[in-house]
Amino acid sequence: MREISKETLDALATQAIELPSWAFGNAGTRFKVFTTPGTPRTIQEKLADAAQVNRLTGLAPSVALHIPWDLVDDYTKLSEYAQDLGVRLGTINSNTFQDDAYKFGSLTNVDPRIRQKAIDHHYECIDVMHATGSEDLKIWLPDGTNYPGQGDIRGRQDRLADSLQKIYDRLGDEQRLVLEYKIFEPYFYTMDVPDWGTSYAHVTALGERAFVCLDTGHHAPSTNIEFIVAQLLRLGRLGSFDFNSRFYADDDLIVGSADPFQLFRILFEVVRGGGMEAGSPVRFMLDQCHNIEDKIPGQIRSVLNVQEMTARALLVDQPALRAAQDAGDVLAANAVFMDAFYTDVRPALAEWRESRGLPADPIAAYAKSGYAQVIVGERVGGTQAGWGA
Ligand code: AOS
Ligand code: ZN
Ligand code: ZN
Repeated sequence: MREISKETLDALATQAIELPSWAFGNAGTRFKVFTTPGTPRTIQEKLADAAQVNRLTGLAPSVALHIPWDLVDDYTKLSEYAQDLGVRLGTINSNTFQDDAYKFGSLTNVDPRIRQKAIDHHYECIDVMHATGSEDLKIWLPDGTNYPGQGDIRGRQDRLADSLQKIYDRLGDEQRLVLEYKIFEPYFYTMDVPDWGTSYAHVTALGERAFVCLDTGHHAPSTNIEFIVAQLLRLGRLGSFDFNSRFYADDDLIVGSADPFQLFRILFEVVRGGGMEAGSPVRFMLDQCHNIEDKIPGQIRSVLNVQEMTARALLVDQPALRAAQDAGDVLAANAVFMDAFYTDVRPALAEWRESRGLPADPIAAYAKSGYAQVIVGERVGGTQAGWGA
């Protein structure tokens, strides 16, 4: 068993995990959305819930917004509102997947007017970023085709490159574009940004402030995600993570729940590649929905899972690992790696949290706080937020 060093704790103290506003709304599947009393009705209420996660864990200082789900008249005011709650507004997520006009594509559409509509939507997102002080514009492009021959694969790529360039050129000097990839869904024959290589090709063509966003749920089964992490870090283009867990597809379950070892392996490559160091371009975000579990404790559990696996990744004895690797000692190298993974860091992290004025057990502290009862009592009437609104 490895001991947690002061350097490890110092590195952990700098970790920040962005929460998605949509995690606090009701979610479900195409079969059923279960509603929960106390679910936020407005972005202000979502921010209040996110602030609870940060207050109890010290891990989640920012909240990602989704446009138009989190539409307000005055984003400067919203930003001040967030600050009063102890959080700030983070990544702005665009949406070109809920408009009839985009049936055959948005940024890739053959019709220049529809492409311009989609580009204009991103310009609006950039305006929001100026008001909120957000650094990242995240594009998850739903475009694709369902049938062979339906669209010209190459032509769609050319139009995408052109649209992305127009969006990128509108960004301020401090702003970044992160392009998320997804193997399938909502289309099943081709997606226009299906994999990290396509995202990488586009972001490198755009310029230095364009990066790849890696959503852990967006790969084929058995894809070695940590390899992609290592490669993108090596190339200097890993911009952000959308963390979640999957058993089958884009399940959006709590990060670290389905395969904690995979999360450890991913975070080891982040550490190994300098992704935790000051000045690194890598940002952590959750992209999850809570269908049957309570949302606020679900988010608390999620950020703690990331923190615990980061601690284990930081515990890997890198000099010993390198020595064993260089000596071709396969079993010794694997043992060094597994030793860190099998170390239970939870008691040490609980103690450390207390030393920083945080609850040793944030989930128990949340249950005791009575916040859940207060919001159930207060949030009566109106329409509860849901995935898609
Ligand atoms: C979709 O599958 C992607 O993961 C997106 O990042 C995200 O879930 C969507 O934009 C929700 O807003
Ligand atoms: Zn995502
Ligand atoms: Zn997804």
